[in-house]
Amino acid sequence: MANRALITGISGQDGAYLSRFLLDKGYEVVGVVRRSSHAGTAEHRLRWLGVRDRVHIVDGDLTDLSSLLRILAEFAPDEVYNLAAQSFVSTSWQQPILTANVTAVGVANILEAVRTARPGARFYQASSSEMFGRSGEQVQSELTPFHPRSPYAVAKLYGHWLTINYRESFGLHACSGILFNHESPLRGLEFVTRKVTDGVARIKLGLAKELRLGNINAKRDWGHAADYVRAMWLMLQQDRADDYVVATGTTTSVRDMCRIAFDHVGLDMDEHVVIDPLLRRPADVDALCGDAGRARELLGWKPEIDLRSMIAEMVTADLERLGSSADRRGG
Ligand code: NDP
Ligand code: GDR
Repeated sequence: MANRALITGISGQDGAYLSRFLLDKGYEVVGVVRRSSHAGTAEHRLRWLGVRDRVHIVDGDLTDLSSLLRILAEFAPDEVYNLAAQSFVSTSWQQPILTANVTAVGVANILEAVRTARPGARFYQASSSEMFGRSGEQVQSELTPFHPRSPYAVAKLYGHWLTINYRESFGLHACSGILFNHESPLRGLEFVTRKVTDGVARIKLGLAKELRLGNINAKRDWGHAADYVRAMWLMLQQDRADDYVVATGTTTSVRDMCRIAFDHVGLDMDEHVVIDPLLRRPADVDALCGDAGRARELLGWKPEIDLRSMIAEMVTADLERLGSSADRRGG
């Protein structure tokens, strides 16, 4: 019988790439989608990857324990990937309580549902490099102390420690992947890489003249989502559950990432980028750079797609989308 995986957050970037990866491995994939008044829009990423018709979508919400219990009991998955979250750092200052309810308490809900209804399932928690925040160390590994800098990062830290706690308390096969930023043409438009590639495509096509950004001195360790979902799966294939940093080990400023995107279409970023102080965050994470040595050694994982080719892929996809469709609002 095929292995069955349950994915919360299947309508997000990682949910779509993970679905395709698991389907290619012969899994049955069940995904939790919360109710929206815009029927069908939650599925556009799955459609873009051509897998919508191969996954089974069920109605549920990470803040509703009863829905999770019912889904776990009904579908009895072998693996559970908890990718659902309020995942945009800026919004977490505007909606700190919602962020805590979904991104922190939501993890307690799904862990309780697994412990109660399907304790033998293997569990993956989507932890984040944002938990390191201002750690004081230039390169961050599993041993680096945490210093979260946003309500989002604080909420993620709760989920991270609760995952470890359920492993230690109840013997769940529960892993936490501390993933650094990863992007793709399916990245939400609010995140900086996609905002930049979409903005570059608009300027190139004559649909816009400028691109407004906040702190372009911030540095991130950017990889590709297709590479990172492979690491999630590898973690759950190990006999012993553990926590792993997943990163490329290369850090780049927002400014340099932006230059790569403008250069790709032969434009000069200095003629188009406008710095907008309103886009700065109350507290930012200055620089992140991950050491994925443990994932490389124990999982045999390494990234295959570098930043330059990923940005080129994203700009090309945005040019195609904006050039060929009437939908110029984004998406
Ligand atoms: P996205 O923002 O693209 O997707 C988030 C998903 O969570 C969406 O499917 C969203 O559904 C769902 N969701 C939000 N609230 C709820 C809720 N109350 N109940 C059920 N589902 C909900 O994130 P990514 O795919 O980029 O990231 C996946 C996970 O990995 C997130 O937890 C994120 O915090 C974490 N992460 C991401 C990194 C990255 O660089 N991408 C790095 C490290 C961690 P809807 O479509 O309805 O909004
Ligand atoms: P991040 O990603 O906060 O690292 O969280 P984001 O792309 O939003 O920001 C990265 C850096 O770019 C700076 N920046 C801007 N950011 C946005 N969004 N828009 C701008 O206009 C802009 N200008 C400069 C930011 O200040 C920041 O320093 C992402 C999310 O996917 C989280 O869910 C995940 O946990 C982490 O990555 C790892």
